[in-house]
Amino acid sequence: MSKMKIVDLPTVREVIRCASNMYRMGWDERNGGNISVIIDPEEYRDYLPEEPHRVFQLGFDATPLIGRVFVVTGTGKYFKNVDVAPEVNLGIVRIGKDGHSAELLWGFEDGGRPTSEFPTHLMNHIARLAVNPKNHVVMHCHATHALALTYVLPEDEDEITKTLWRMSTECIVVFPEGVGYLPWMVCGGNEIGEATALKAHDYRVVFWGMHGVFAMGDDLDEAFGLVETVEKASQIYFLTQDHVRQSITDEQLKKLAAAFKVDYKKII
Ligand code: 2HA
Ligand code: ZN
Repeated sequence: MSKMKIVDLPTVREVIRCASNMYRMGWDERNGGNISVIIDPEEYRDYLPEEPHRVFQLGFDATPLIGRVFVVTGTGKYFKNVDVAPEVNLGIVRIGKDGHSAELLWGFEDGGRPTSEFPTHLMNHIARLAVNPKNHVVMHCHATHALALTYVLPEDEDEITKTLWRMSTECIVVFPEGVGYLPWMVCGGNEIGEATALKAHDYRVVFWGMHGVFAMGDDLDEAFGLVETVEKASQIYFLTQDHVRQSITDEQLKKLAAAFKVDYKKII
């Protein structure tokens, strides 16, 4: 009986499909964006080696994730290329027993390593798992209109949340907790990771000022859907700005929250 290849594991296939979709949405120019997904041990048990090919130092304490296995995109890799060469652009890593290392079990075949945003991803995974043990996905991208929104709105997450909620009827139902916002910071390190993880405790979407968005979810559909929804609302904002005659009122938002029984952030 021939063994399934690692690229055919369901989670790996989903990451490949997701990266291609994100590229086609225009959210991930050049090497922009990154994805990490926790894989269920049942899925990979018979396919991954026990001994790692290489080991990366994390530079922070990821003890709550010891033994967890992730599919993750590579640093400097283009989402555009993930489907043609997944074994080069993706890796499967396990967090080592010391909690400070990531062990490469598959992928990054050209000598690559996990995304520069891996500290932020892992810190967000830790923060989300603490509030939702089913959270498996962290994704980052440069969704065009959402990024643009951070240039024009006040640097205030409640203002950003209210603007998004008003831009489309679905919004308060899809993200009743609102969105988090971090002012511009240098990306790719522990400092922005720690700041994002503080937000990830309360929010599944965090905007990075003048950079992009992070989204977290139980699966790739949830995280991708969150990005799609905030991106669409941001686009509506730019399409309607200076043309608006009516807007979704606070009363209408409250009626929506009551109708869909969502526990929204009480900023209205
Ligand atoms: O991976 O998007 O924030 C490239 C980036 C860094
Ligand atoms: Zn980025």
